[in-house]
Parts: sequence; C-alpha cells; structure tokens
Amino acid sequence: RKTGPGFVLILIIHPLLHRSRSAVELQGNAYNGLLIAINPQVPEDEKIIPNIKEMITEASFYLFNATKRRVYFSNITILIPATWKTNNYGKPKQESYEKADVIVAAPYWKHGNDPYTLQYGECGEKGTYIHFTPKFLLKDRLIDIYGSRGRVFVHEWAHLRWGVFDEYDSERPFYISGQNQVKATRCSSDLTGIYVCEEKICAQGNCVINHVTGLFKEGCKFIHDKSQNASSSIMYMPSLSSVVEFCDASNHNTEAPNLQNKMCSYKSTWDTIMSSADFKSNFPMIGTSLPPPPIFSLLQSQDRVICLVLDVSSSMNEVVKNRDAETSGSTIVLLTAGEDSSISNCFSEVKNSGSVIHIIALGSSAAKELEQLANMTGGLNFFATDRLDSNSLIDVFSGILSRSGDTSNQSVQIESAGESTGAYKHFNKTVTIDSTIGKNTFFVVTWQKNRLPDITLLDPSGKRYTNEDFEIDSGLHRAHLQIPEIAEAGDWTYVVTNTHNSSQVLTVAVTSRAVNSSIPLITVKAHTNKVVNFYPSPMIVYAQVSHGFGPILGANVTAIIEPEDGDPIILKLLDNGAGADVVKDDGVYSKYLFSFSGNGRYSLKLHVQQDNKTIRPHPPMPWSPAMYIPGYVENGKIQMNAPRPSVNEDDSQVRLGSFSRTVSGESFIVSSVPSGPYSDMFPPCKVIDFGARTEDNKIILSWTAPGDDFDQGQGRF
Ligand SMILES: *[C@@H]1O[C@H](CO)[C@@H](O)[C@H](O)[C@H]1NC(C)=O
Ligand SMILES: *[C@@H]1O[C@H](CO)[C@@H](O)[C@H](O)[C@H]1NC(C)=O
Ligand SMILES: *[C@@H]1O[C@H](CO)[C@@H](O)[C@H](O)[C@H]1NC(C)=O
Ligand SMILES: *[C@@H]1O[C@H](CO)[C@@H](O)[C@H](O)[C@H]1NC(C)=O
Ligand SMILES: *[C@@H]1O[C@H](CO)[C@@H](O)[C@H](O)[C@H]1NC(C)=O
Ligand SMILES: *[C@@H]1O[C@H](CO)[C@@H](O)[C@H](O)[C@H]1NC(C)=O
Ligand SMILES: *[C@@H]1O[C@H](CO)[C@@H](O)[C@H](O)[C@H]1NC(C)=O
Ligand SMILES: *[C@@H]1O[C@H](CO)[C@@H](O)[C@H](O)[C@H]1NC(C)=O
Ligand SMILES: *[C@@H]1O[C@H](CO)[C@@H](O)[C@H](O)[C@H]1NC(C)=O
Ligand SMILES: *[C@@H]1O[C@H](CO)[C@@H](O)[C@H](O)[C@H]1NC(C)=O
Ligand SMILES: [Ca+2]
Repeated sequence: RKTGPGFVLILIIHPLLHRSRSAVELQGNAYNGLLIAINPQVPEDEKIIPNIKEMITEASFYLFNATKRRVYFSNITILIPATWKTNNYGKPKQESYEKADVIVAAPYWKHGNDPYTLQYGECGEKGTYIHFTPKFLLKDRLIDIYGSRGRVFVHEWAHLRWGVFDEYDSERPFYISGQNQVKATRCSSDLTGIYVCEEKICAQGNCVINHVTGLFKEGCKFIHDKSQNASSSIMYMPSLSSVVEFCDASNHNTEAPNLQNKMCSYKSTWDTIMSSADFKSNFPMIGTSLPPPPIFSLLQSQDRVICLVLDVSSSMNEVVKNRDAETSGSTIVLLTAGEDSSISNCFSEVKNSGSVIHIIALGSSAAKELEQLANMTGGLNFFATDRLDSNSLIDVFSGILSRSGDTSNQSVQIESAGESTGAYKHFNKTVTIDSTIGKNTFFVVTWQKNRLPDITLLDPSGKRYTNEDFEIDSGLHRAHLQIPEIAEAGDWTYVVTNTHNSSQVLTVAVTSRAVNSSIPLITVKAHTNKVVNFYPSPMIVYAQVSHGFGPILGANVTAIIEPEDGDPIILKLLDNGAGADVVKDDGVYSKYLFSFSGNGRYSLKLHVQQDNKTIRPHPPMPWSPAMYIPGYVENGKIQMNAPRPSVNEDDSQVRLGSFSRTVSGESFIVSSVPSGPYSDMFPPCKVIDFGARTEDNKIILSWTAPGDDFDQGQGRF
C-alpha cells in the first residue's frame, strides 16, 4: 500500500467544498431540523437573529394555511459563526454551514439583495439552499419590493423542498394568448393590473406592440392592483395580500411561458407539490386550531476535533464508545478496506454520538453497511480505488472540509496527476496557480520503487526547485515542498524523472490556499443526483464552478468516474442548458451518466480548467430570484418602487486569468447492471430549450438536439 498514517495526517488539513443533503424531516405535520446558517464573513448585527425568527414564524403560519393545514415549521436551528461574540449559544453536533438549508451571506452580485434558491435539478427535485443577504433581513424598505419576509420564505421554500419553479419570467414577461391578446406572464391569469411604459421610452407612457415579436416593446411593465380578488399564486407574487395559495389545476395558466410550465410539463405548482414525497402519507391536521409557533435553537460554530481512524478491523463500537461528552460534535474520518460484519450493531450508538463520520471505503471489499454510518451522522462517503496511477486517497482527503463556510483559510487542490513512467523516462506537466490562491502552496510527489526520482519544478519567472529543496521521506516514497510565502500566479512546470531501471507510477498533487481573505476563492463542488442508482435508470453528474457566489462560464470540466473494477468513465460536463443541464450559463455543468461497467461503488473526480478569458453571465443571476416588484396600482394611482439597481459590468465578474482545480465528489452505488451485453436501453432526453420566433413571415424554430442516448451521441429525427 502506498499510504501510511504519516501520509494521511499531513493531508487531513485539505478541505473542499461539498454540499451534503438537508437534514429536514417531516414528522407528522411538522418540519424538524431546518438549519439556517450565517456566513462567517457577515458582520455581527443584533437584529439578524430576531428578524430570522420573525420571518420563519410568519412563514410557518402562511405555509400551514397555503398547504391546507398539512405542514408547518417546528424545530429550527440557527448556526451562528465563530466570528460573532460568544453568548452561551449551544455547541453544534452534526450541523455545519455547508449543510444549511438557508444561508445568510453577502450578495450574489455587489448591489443585489434578491433572495433566490440555488436550484438546478429537474421538476420536483430538491434545491441546494436558499440565500438571503443581511440587507434583505435588516432593511424594512425591501419589504415593499419583495413582500413580507415570511411570504418570500414560503416561496423560496417551495423551490427548495418541492422543486417547483417560478410562474413569472423576467426574460419573457409577456405572451400571446390563445385569444390572440398580449398578456403578462403570470399565474393565475385572474390577477389584475395595468400595462405601463416608462415615459422615457414610450410616448405618453403607453405600451406599444413590437411588430416583429407581436409583444409589447421593451420598457413596458405589468403593474398589479394592490388590492386583488385572486388568491394565487405563491410562486408568482406572494407579496399581494390576497395571494394565499398556489395555482392549482382549476386556475393554473398553462399558456404562460414560465419555467414552471417548461420544467414541469404544464403541471400546476400545487399538483407538483402534492406529488412530492412529503405528501405521500401526510394528512391535513384536523380541527381549526393553529399549529404551535416554531422553536429555535441557537448554536455557535467552533473548531472541531478531527479524529482519523484507520482500518478498524475489530469493531466500530470501540471508536464511538471512546468518545466522551467533551468530544461530542467532533469529526471522525474512517478509512477502511476491510469487511466488518458487526457494523450494524453500533448504529444506534453512532446516531446518538453527536459526531460526524466521514467514510473512505478503500478497494472493493469494504463492508456494504459503511454508507449508512455517514448517512446517519450527516457525513460524506468516498470511495478510493487501489489503482496505483490514481491519487485517489490524496484527492479524497481534499474532499473533507472544515465546512464552516470560512473559505479564507481553506485548502484547494489544483492538481492531481499520475502516470506509469518507463525506466529513465520523465513525467512532466504545467499547472496554473491563479490569482485567488498562493498561500501555503504544497507540491507533493510520490513514487513506488526504492529510488528517489529526479524532481524539477520551475516557477512562472523561471526560478528552479530541485530535490534539494524538497523534504523527502524515502520510507513513505513521498517528497513535498512548501513554496515560501505566496506562490507566484502563473504557470508552474514540473518534470519528474524515473531514475529506476524499470517502469513505475509517479504522481504529483498540488494544493494551495486563498491569497487574501478578502478575495473570494474559485471553488468547484462535485456531486451526483443520486446516492444509489438502479440500472437502467440514468444518473446526473454535476459540477458547480464559482468565484465566490458568481458562476464561472466556459470552463472545461471533465468527470472521471471510477468503478471498483474496470476502466474509468470519462465525461465532459456542459453548461449549455440542454439535456441534463437545466440552466444555461449558471456555472453548473451537467451530464447524464448511464453506461456502467458493473455493480458496486463508484468514485467521482473532476478536473476543471479554464484559459485566460472572461465570460459574463447574462442575466447576472442565472437562477430565477424573488420577483422585484416594480410598483402597485392603489386607489387608481400608480405607486412605483425604486428601480432595481442596475448591474454594472464589474459587479458580475472579474478577470480571473487561467486556473485549474481537481476535486473529489461523494461516491455512489450502482446495482442491477446485467452481466451480459445489453441492447439499446436509453432514449434521447427531453428537449428543454425549444424556442420559436418569426422572421420575414417565416417561423424559425430552435432547440438543442438531445443525443441518441439521453444527451450523448447523435440522435436521428
Ligand atoms: C387561508 O387560506 C384560505 C384559502 O385556502 C383563505 O381563504 C384564507 O383567507 C387564508 N387565511 C389566512 C389567514 O391567510
Ligand atoms: C423539538 O423541540 C422540542 C423542545 O425543545 C423537543 O421537546 C422535541 O423533542 C424536538 N423535536 C425534535 C423532532 O427534535
Ligand atoms: C373583487 O370582487 C368584488 C366583488 O365581487 C368586485 O366588486 C371587485 O371589483 C373585484 N375587484 C377586482 C380587482 O377585480
Ligand atoms: C439515509 O437513510 C434514510 C433512512 O434509512 C434514507 O431514507 C435516505 O434515503 C438515506 N439517504 C441517503 C443519502 O442515503
Ligand atoms: C490556516 O491554516 C493553517 C493550517 O491549518 C494554520 O497553520 C494557520 O494558522 C491558519 N491561519 C489562519 C489565519 O487561521
Ligand atoms: C514535456 O516534455 C516533452 C519532451 O521533453 C516536451 O516536448 C513537452 O513540451 C514538455 N511539456 C511540458 C508541459 O513542459
Ligand atoms: C535493475 O538494476 C538492478 C540492480 O540495481 C539489477 O539487479 C536488475 O537486473 C536491473 N534490471 C534491469 C531490467 O535492468
Ligand atoms: C487583501 O486585499 C485587500 C483589498 O484588495 C487589501 O486592502 C488588503 O491589504 C489585502 N490584504 C493582504 C494581507 O494582502
Ligand atoms: C478546453 O477545451 C477546448 C476544446 O476541447 C480546447 O480547445 C481548449 O484548449 C481547452 N482548454 C483548456 C484550458 O484545457
Ligand atoms: C490575461 O489576458 C490579458 C489580456 O488578454 C493579459 O493582460 C493578462 O496578463 C493575462 N493574464 C495572464 C495570467 O496570463
Ligand atoms: Ca447549467
């Protein structure tokens, strides 16, 4: 084996961003375990916590009524960052910023306060988190613009929990109805208001039809009556006081060109919600009494004890029992290659231990129950193959992160490469240190045979590092170099020469940290949409590439998926809004995964690379944010809100130069793959970007063609 404890302990400090599943459970009619976390960079403000409590309390009653007495919020946890004053708050156990359902953090773009839900799954799939800015929670003038915070919360909760979509569409605010009339994209269509155009753009403020599109010209807006009779929909405009329900089959507007219709095949939001798992066996509360108000627990993040457990051949019981009350809330990283038939004996103890257990299953014989240990403690699951040419253990350790939301001292992996190198041959490559990183930069080289390879490393200005500069551990076959102070941004080239007279595997891994805590890091998160998959159902692999909260577009993203036995599957992930990729240009790259070579555990690794270029997202926020209400008509008078702050070029993206990242995602399990050859099982996927426009009396249709198998290969039409 090429690893030893010493090797592992050095690497344990390498974290990586990883979002794990929500811990919210529906028990009876009550949602328990909702986690709201405040980012460590948010300055302390004594009003934030009371305003969160007020928001959730209002939301709970509104939600209860909107779901016809089916669900409300009960136990809520608010996670306060370590950067805030201590105040006898509780100590977190399995809660961490990275797992939060709701985050409070700096805005997505500089002057924006739009609440939004990070949602890039299919219809009915859960979102990742809801993002509120501190200003949204503190500035009461924003209530006129977005509606009351509790109502906004229920709107976002429906995105997050039930995978429904908005019923407005800022890109397509109008449509031509079946009666050949121009209408505002909305639900229900009973909502009343007037069409108004800014005086600057249209004469006398009247909306004018554009003869090419048949729709109103730019500058025209639909201004709602403040007082309405229509009671839906919450996915449209919960800020209207009459709106207390979701659109259902009786009033759903199937003509509106919005995401809900596009993604959910014209099904109403209420019908989509009712078909979610929450309502399979849930019954409305009987009687007329209101549910109890939510209960809040306040916890404050603190440093976590990390304990590494290598290969427990005896029993998991020992590991958990030895943890006393002091270490509850610690993190255990369990690295195991063996079988342990008694794992399930300690499940209840594990569950009560208050520890988070991350699992690294090594090789193909690791016990089958391991995944459950991580599942019940909110830990992560990884699988490392024992193939010699992969750095899988190094990569996996980079996948275990401090998860506090503080990226200023977080290590990121830039390179992970390995190659079987012939006698006296060399292995060389160039890695890019980008402008966001450079502190604590490590180069780590490993080899197999009892002979130190020749290592040469050149920095961007030509300075040369050789074996003399590296710290060498010949017993572990490993050498490492920490670049003093800040590693220079640019291309670094390494050449590792095999000095042995037979061929061997040489590997190189490079990690670094943020250069300055005020510069956001370029980060990559890797995950699949399922933890267990049954053939022939397909999976989706996702990579989220971002700079702070901003998406990075146009990167080359390659997924390497390794089974227990057999060759890795290589996929190029795309951000093109077609096939598995729901939203174009949101920095989330996706691809279907369906051609499995066998059953068992699979590991996931991503390589992300980008040249020196800048592509700005358009619109600046790719996920549909809460509606910015232009104004209302009240007693026949138009009352306009302050206009939406405009997005300035510099706000949406800075020039980053070229960069690269290597990231491991959680492992997953595939079963029911037949052993023999199989016939063409896979249909082309659904077209989700179909469009039509008129030009010179012709209708031009456009769409991205799916593949023969989902989004891969060439379909025939
Ligand atoms: C509750 O919902 C019903 C419709 O289902 C509505 O008539 C009623 O006004 C709502 N009550 C409140 C307090 O929002
Ligand atoms: C919710 O909180 C109450 C009071 O703190 C507690 O009694 C109850 O067990 C909690 N429920 C859950 C599911 O955690
Ligand atoms: C609401 O309903 C009332 C009574 O039916 C009617 O008088 C009023 O005009 C309606 N308001 C709107 C905005 O449609
Ligand atoms: C974790 O376990 C629960 C209950 O056993 C199951 O419903 C859930 O799907 C599991 N989650 C994952 C991610 O495996
Ligand atoms: C950053 O992390 C390193 C290694 O864990 C530690 O030595 C250093 O003190 C940390 N720096 C800060 C500013 O927290
Ligand atoms: C690696 O070495 C080969 C042969 O010496 C050379 O052609 C190539 O340019 C080198 N690549 C890098 C990235 O330095
Ligand atoms: C490699 O070198 C060792 C001694 O260092 C020698 O015993 C062995 O025969 C050599 N192998 C080859 C393939 O030349
Ligand atoms: C970090 O960047 C900020 C703004 O760019 C600058 O003011 C500050 O001096 C930098 N800090 C360090 C330690 O370089
Ligand atoms: C990205 O992919 C394109 C096309 O495959 C290729 O031309 C380009 O060199 C790649 N860029 C990087 C940084 O790897
Ligand atoms: C990126 O390109 C710009 C101009 O295109 C250039 O000024 C800059 O130096 C380049 N940066 C790097 C790191 O190559
Ligand atoms: Ca995308």
